[in-house]
Amino acid sequence: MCGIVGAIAQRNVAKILLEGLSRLEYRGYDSSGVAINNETGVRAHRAVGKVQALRDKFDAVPLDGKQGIAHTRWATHGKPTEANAHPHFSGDDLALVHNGIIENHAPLRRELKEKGYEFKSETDTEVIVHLIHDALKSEPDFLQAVKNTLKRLEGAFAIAVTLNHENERMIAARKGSPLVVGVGIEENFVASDQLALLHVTDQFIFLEEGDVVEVTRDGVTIFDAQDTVQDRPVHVFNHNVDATDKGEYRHYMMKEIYEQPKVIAACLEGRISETKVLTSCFGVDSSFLKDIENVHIVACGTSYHAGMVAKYWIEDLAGLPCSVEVASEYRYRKVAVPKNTLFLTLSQSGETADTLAALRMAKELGYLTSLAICNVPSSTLVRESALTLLTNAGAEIGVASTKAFTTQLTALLITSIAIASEKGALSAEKEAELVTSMRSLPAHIDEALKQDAAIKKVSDRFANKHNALFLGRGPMFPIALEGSLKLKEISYIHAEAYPAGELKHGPLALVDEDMPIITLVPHNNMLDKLKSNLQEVAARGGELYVFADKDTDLHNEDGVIFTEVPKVDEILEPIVHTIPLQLLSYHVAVVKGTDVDQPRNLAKSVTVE
Ligand code: HGA
Repeated sequence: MCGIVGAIAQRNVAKILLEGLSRLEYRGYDSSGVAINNETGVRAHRAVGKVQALRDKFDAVPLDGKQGIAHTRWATHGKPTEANAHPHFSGDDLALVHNGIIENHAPLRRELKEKGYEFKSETDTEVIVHLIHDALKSEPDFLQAVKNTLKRLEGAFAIAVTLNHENERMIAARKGSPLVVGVGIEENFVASDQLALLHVTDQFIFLEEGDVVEVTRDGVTIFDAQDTVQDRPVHVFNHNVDATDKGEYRHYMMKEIYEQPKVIAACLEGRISETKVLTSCFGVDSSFLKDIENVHIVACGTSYHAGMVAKYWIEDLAGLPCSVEVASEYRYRKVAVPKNTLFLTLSQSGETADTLAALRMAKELGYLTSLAICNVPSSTLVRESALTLLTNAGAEIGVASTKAFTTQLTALLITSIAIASEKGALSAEKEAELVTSMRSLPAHIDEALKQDAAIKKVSDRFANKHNALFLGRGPMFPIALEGSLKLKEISYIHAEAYPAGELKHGPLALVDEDMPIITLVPHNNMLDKLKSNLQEVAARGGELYVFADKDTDLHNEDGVIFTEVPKVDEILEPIVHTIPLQLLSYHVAVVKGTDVDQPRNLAKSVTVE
């Protein structure tokens, strides 16, 4: 999604802004731009495509100045063109960058046109900058003019605005899109993500919904939604800067796949003892666990698939009804909430717009409480949820989620066991058994990663494929969905996933020698049924790719390409079986030559609806 960086300093800010944009590249974008202020006026470069194209413009025509704003755009209104790229301008010296969507842009545009404003872009954003310009005619104070304008905007935004003849301050604001202030020494910054500023500061203030901030070289003044000045705490960032470094790997995605044993261990740390889940991981008061009678899980994309696995765990271990829904559906329907229902959200970034909207709606619906499973401690989702369980996966840069997914599953397993245990549905012996299994998870993931070379060989067979079918049963069905999503996202091969039992109810018609069928074979009471499904495929000449442990008695034979997955306790199978699918989609994407870390049209954290 779009990224914002702004800086006001005693030195030239051009390099700081460009480096900030590069650090935001992982989020996905289609164009970028920078506006720099100095004594001669405000000047800008904008470019379609990668930030490198913008750097090239700076190399050809350098801009320098001590104040500036920058943006990576992921188009929502208007094509990805140079004219639509931010910053947008009004008059000679007012520049603005915006993340989000202005829902009432059409009437505002009409009104501004009637007043004589000429629009140079198709974006919704451009109305904001002209509105501020218009407001300045009757309200000469820059800060107040911005505040007055914000009252007229419907929708979601984070903005940063500069006015060249007021070179001593920059104004920024957020409502519905994230924004942080980076605090430096005689220089200050704003950004949509603290990662964008780690090269200049590790001190951050997280803005709240409705905040407007005046940023000068010497300080920041924050006004809350009621226009009251607020003193917000400064947080020191404790990840190291190298989180954004690829190390020995060619792509972030591969680095992140290989980090999984380490980050799963970090996710388990302090959450389990020798024999049980430590319910204190949910906060000082974990008494809510005993009261839960239902669970509603709401999430998007990969996080939704993690939620689908958790439904099997919660219903199986705790015997409680659990429903799972995508946030973009949940937020727009009338939801019936049974008594004592836990509202559980999942989001890697904690800034997913639909999930946040669902949480805000759920708060009005009488849930028992809200729990967020999230990777970013400072995120809006974490701040707005009553309870949090952090996944501790560290910064995930690859757009296609890998370690964030498996740590979400780990956190969901912790949660499922905690609920089951507190509800009295789980004996102490069974809990101890499950916890012992969980402790072996990092080692099993390590073992699964050893199949990397074998999977790389298999991936060559996908070079000319256009479609693929993934099959699984039980909790392996959501893993099949996640495997197909991963393949789609980064290799652009059309892939679908089905519960294996559904095969003969339709998708079997697609099976021929050109259709690879990827099957996840669990080692449980569904094994024999799944073997019958495989026969149905083999009988139609389909090429079968089977991922199973060796005790399943499946192996390489005519029409079957077998990849071994470590034998693990049944509860861990969905997590461990995810690894070979991640490796498969990675290697297929490399074979196909796609942009693995920044697949086309996609964004890392989906901060717009
Ligand atoms: N609506 C604006 C900004 C889009 C955005 O925030 N994407 O993440 C535009 O289309 O330019």
